[in-house]
Amino acid sequence: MLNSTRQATAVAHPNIALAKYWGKRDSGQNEPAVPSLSVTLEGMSTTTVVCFDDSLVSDVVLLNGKQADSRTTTRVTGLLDRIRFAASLTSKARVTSTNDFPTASGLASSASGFAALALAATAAAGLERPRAWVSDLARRTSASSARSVFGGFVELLAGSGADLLSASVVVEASHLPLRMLIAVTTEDAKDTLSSDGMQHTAATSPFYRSWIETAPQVFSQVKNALLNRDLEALGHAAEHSALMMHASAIAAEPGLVYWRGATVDALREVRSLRKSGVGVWGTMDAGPHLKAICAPADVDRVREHLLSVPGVLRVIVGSPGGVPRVTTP
Ligand code: 2P0
Repeated sequence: MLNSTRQATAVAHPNIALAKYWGKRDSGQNEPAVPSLSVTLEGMSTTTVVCFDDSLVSDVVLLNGKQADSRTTTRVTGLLDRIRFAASLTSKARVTSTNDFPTASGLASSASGFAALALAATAAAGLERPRAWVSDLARRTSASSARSVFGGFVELLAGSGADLLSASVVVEASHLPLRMLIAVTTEDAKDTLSSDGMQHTAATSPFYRSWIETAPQVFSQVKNALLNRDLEALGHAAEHSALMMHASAIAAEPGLVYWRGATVDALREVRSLRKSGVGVWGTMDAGPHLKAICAPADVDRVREHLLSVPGVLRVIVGSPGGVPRVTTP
């Protein structure tokens, strides 16, 4: 029998890492090998409805109105199996997830997607669990999604083999008013998923070890700059973290290049603006979009300059915030 406790809706938001996660510990538990720190963004969202339904013979996953590919469905089922085990449930679920921004192109759609799924599935199953439990659950499927279970500035430490590894809030969104401008360079899905990309980097890049050794220092620089409300130091360390991460991936065999020409041109534009005195820094994830970090007062100027770069299709402005919401009927 279906009852009202078997369906829930969650809205979660993407996060962009200021100190990047790239690489896993060798534990098989999807534990990051390095600490990361991100900002969850208002202005873009994933809405996910989970409905456990006894009449289903298998989980059904609809992503932006279309049936999800088998790999995504397998990941969703893996997360749902953990929920079913915790709640002693056997029903399969219908999952309907919609993004209001490009999916699977390095815009952190898996982060908001799996965070929304973990939150909605936990509520739909009637489980009352702390957010740290939900974050740990999400992390087991997609580590960056552990961070989107919280709003504001959020860290996820490297794994240490403990039973529970969840993200946690470093400071609330209001601590440091910054803006993240996302210069969208394609609406297509990216070529290499993050999980595959980081595995390939770990297996073949001579620079991977250096990345793992130095990422914690850059994480500390990012965190200290954030705690000190020092946007300049934060931007500098964030740009460094992104370029170090990409350097390790580019040095893989064959090299993993997530950038397009417009990505590099947009970074050049950011740097030229910075030379002219505007406080703006760039970061890039496992996809071709350039994300520019600046103070709220500089948003119009930075947006105008990013839009002038050939190949930049549009610019989305995100602000720190994005506390997820869960509703049950
Ligand atoms: C980050 N990325 O810190 C980094 C920067 C991409 C580049 O976290 O393998 O898709 O599923 O745990 O969650 C992408 O991470 O990877 C990511 P899995 P996920 O945001």
